[in-house]
Amino acid sequence: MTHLFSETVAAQTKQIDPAAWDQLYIIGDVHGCRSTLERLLTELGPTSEDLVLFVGDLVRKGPDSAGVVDLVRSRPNFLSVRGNNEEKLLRGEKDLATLDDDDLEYLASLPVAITWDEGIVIHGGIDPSRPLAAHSATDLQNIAEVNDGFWWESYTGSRRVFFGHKPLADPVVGSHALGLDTGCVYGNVLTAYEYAADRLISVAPEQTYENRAEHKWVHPTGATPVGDSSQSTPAVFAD
Ligand SMILES: [Mn+2]
Repeated sequence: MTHLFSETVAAQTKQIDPAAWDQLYIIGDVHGCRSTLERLLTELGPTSEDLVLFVGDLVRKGPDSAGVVDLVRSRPNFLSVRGNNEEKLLRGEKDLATLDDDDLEYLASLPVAITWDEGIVIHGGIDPSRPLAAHSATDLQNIAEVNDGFWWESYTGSRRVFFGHKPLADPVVGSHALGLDTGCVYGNVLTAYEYAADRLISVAPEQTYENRAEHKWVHPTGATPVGDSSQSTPAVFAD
């Protein structure tokens, strides 16, 4: 059996089996927006038999990072990968007074990638010009642009990659990659993907916690569309 990742990265990955759960949900960057996350969870209604994964960046920028960490950590069936914003705290590059040592220890324990036979959850991206095994944890947490475009525009790997990191005006919906960071902390929406139903569900935040210039939003083009084009427009619950 060939190894997907380098040994260092492999030691920080978690393998799951979607078939072992009733439903699998994957949620985009939350960035401390706990009340928005709660409203999204109300829409999804996950039970303890469902698995809820996060693409990382649970923390920073928004109003309640500690609350988001508490919520995710308190559910045995909730699991996030470690994003670049968790990493900034762990490296001491950024500081959040509301997080204590236990919180940081929990963030440090999160995997860099969650994998199953057909899928990978990472925070950032994969450079299609390199084998997966040539990527460091930092690469997987940070890659967005490669060569002349975004990585998901040229990635054709057999495993579908579920990712965040790059605030998107709309989700990236491709058969090889699905981008879920719809920038809820910047006043857009928080998005989840319901795996079995191949469906996107979004909720709008109560307010914008950080401003983001219009030119910095990515308006996805070029991802290989899925068969049913109606899937690219998520249902948005405004209240
Ligand atoms: Mn982010």
